[in-house]
Amino acid sequence: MADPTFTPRVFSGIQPSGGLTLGNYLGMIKPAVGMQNSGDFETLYCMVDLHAITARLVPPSELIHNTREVAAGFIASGIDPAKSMLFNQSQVPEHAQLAWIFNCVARMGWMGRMTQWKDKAGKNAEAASLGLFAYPTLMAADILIYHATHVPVGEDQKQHLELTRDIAAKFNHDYGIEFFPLTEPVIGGAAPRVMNLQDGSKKMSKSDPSDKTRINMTDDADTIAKKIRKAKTDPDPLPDAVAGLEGRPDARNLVNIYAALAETTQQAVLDEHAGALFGHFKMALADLAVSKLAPIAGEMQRLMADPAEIDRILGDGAQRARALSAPILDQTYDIIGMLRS
Ligand code: AQP
Repeated sequence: MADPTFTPRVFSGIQPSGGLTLGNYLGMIKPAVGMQNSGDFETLYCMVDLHAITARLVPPSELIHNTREVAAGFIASGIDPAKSMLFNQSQVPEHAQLAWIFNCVARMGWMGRMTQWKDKAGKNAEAASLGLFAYPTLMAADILIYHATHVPVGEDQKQHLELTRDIAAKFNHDYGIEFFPLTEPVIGGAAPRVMNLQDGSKKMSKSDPSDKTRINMTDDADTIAKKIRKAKTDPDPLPDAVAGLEGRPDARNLVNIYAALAETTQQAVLDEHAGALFGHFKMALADLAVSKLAPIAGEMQRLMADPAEIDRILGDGAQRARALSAPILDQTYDIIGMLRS
C-alpha cells in the first residue's frame, strides 16, 4: 500500500518549549534548509506544540509566543514556506490520532528504555506526566503520518528514531502489510551535538535553567560575545590535530561550533588556530558567531513584528499538511478495522 513512486519526504520538528538555541540551529534547522534547497525532497517542518507541554505546563501566552518565534527562526534561517510546509502540530489533528494507535503498538518496556525519558523524568518518574512517557509514540506519529522517509535531527534524537522504526515494523508485521516506511535518521548536520557552554559533557538545551549555558538565536551581538568569552575552557592552547581534543570536551565544543558556523572541518579550524590560547580563539569565534547569527536574529525580529502573517503561514502549511496526513490516517484506520460510515 505504501506508494513506491512517493517523492522522498522529510519531516522534522522543534518543541516551542522555549526559544531556539544554536544547538537547534546547527543540529536541525541548517540541515533542514539544505534538504529543502536540494529539491530532492518534499519537506515538512513543524513546531511540535503538543510535545512542548509534556515536560512542564508552558503558560499559554508563552506557548503562542514560542511557536511564532520558532516559526520565525525557521523562516529567517532559510525555510521558505512556499517550498516547505511549515505549521504547528496541534493544527493537524492526525498526529495525535495516529499517536493513539501507536500507544497501542509500542510496548511499555521499549518506552521505559528511552534515555530522554530517564533524563527528563529524573528520580521522580512517578510525578512525570504520562505525556512525557509517551513522547516517542507521538514523535513516531509525527513522522509516519506523512510516510516521511528522512528525518534531520540532532544526535540526541537517534534513539527515538530507532523506536519509530520499531513501531513501523511492528505495525506492519502485526497487520501483515508493508504500510509504514522504515524512516532514515539524517544525523549528518555540521554539528549534530552542540554542547552546553558551561559544561562540555552536557547538551546545549533551551530548557536549561541557566541562560549562559546556551546561545539563543535571538541573542544580540554583545550577549553572544559575552557568553562565548565566559564559556568554560581549559588553560592549554589549541592542539594542532583533532586527536589533541580528546578528553577536552569544552575545547572540543568550541572548535566544533566554529567549524559548523564556518562550514569547514574541525581540522581546518585547528590548522588555522593551533597554538592559540582560548582568549584569542574565543574572540575569533565570537566574531564569526555574530556575523552568522545576527542577520538571522534581525530577520526574526522583523518577522515577529507581524504575528498575523506568521499565523497565516502556519495555517496555510497546516492545510497543505492535512491533505497528506488525512488519507494516511484513513488508510491506517481501514487496516486496523475502525468502522466509519
Ligand atoms: N545541543 C544540540 N545539538 C544538536 N542538535 C540539537 N537539537 C536540540 N539540541 C541540540 C536538535 O534540535 C531539534 C529540536 O529539538 P527539540 O526542541 O524538539 O528538543 P530537544 O532535542 O529536547 O532540544 P532542547 O533544546 O534540549 O529542548 P528542551 O530543553 O525543551 O528539551 C532536534 O532535532 C534535536 O536533536
